[in-house]
Amino acid sequence: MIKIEIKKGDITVEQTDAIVNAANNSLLGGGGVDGAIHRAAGSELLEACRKLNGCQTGEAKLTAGFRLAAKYVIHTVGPVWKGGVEQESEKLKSAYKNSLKLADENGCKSIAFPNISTGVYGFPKEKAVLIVKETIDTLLPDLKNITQINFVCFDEENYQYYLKTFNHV
Ligand code: AR6
Repeated sequence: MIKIEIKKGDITVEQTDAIVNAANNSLLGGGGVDGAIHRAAGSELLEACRKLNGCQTGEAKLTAGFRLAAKYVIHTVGPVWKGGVEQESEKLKSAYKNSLKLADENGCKSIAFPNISTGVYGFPKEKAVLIVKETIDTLLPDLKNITQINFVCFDEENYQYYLKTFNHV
């Protein structure tokens, strides 16, 4: 049985085994949730990221969590929204799928996701959450270790969409 929790707040304080970072292709830091995670984890996180040689959109890479409560950070790169003509939905699906698989393969029992691509990258929030729900539902039967998935929403709009989509209201 997998527990899904919808939360409002800052992902950097999550106590899950892994937290997911909405990074960019360089993996060398940025603003938004990426900036917050790097600040909270400390400079060792950037050192670890330098060794990863970046990350393709839709792929995921793992580092330690350093000063975070989380043991691991899973760095993934969501698509930049281009109006829907560049397979953004497929790429967003891959980002969630590959992050979840990587955490599961590394023995994580719990993982926390931010709302990937819905900030600076401009992916429509309501469309994104439907893709997230569908992706998670499809993958649940394949998970060996994960028993808890937290979706940590920073803005009220995403939080309301998540509550509605995951039937928590
Ligand atoms: N905890 C949880 N969610 C957060 C936090 C936080 N501390 N801070 C912001 N969010 P964004 P993207 C939410 O822009 O759209 C970076 O510069 C925010 O409300 O962080 O995937 C990277 O380096 C939004 O819903 O990521 C890339 O260049 C969500 O996180 C680029 O931004 C994602 O917003 C990636 O853009």
